[in-house]
Amino acid sequence: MITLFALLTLFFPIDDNIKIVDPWMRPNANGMASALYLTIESNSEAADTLYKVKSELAERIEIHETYSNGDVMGMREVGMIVVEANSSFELKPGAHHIMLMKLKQDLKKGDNGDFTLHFKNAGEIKITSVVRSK
Ligand SMILES: [Cu+2]
Repeated sequence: MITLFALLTLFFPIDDNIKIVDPWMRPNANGMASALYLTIESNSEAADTLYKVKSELAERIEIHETYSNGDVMGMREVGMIVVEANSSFELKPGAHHIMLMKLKQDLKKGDNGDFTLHFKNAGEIKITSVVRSK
């Protein structure tokens, strides 16, 4: 019994210290790009790191940041997002976002899509995001 419990905690971490709030993504057509936005809330005593996002919605998914270089605005891939202990991190337009490249289907307002967020400490967190324009 103790072994079973140990196994269960190994595969299903009892850790709800990370909460994903208000996920949403932009509408776009099959083959185009979209972005997923959300807020990561941490009630943990330790920092945690989002390092991978998976979904069947797009061919490729990257964690991006937006930067400005003089007058030029751009975005680029960052390998991870670090959420400090007892804080929140907002992914939003013009800032960090989850980039969805080459959508495998149309995303229309009101549609839903599933994602798995991979955190170093909290493990896998599954979310469902709605499509809306802002
Ligand atoms: Cu991007």
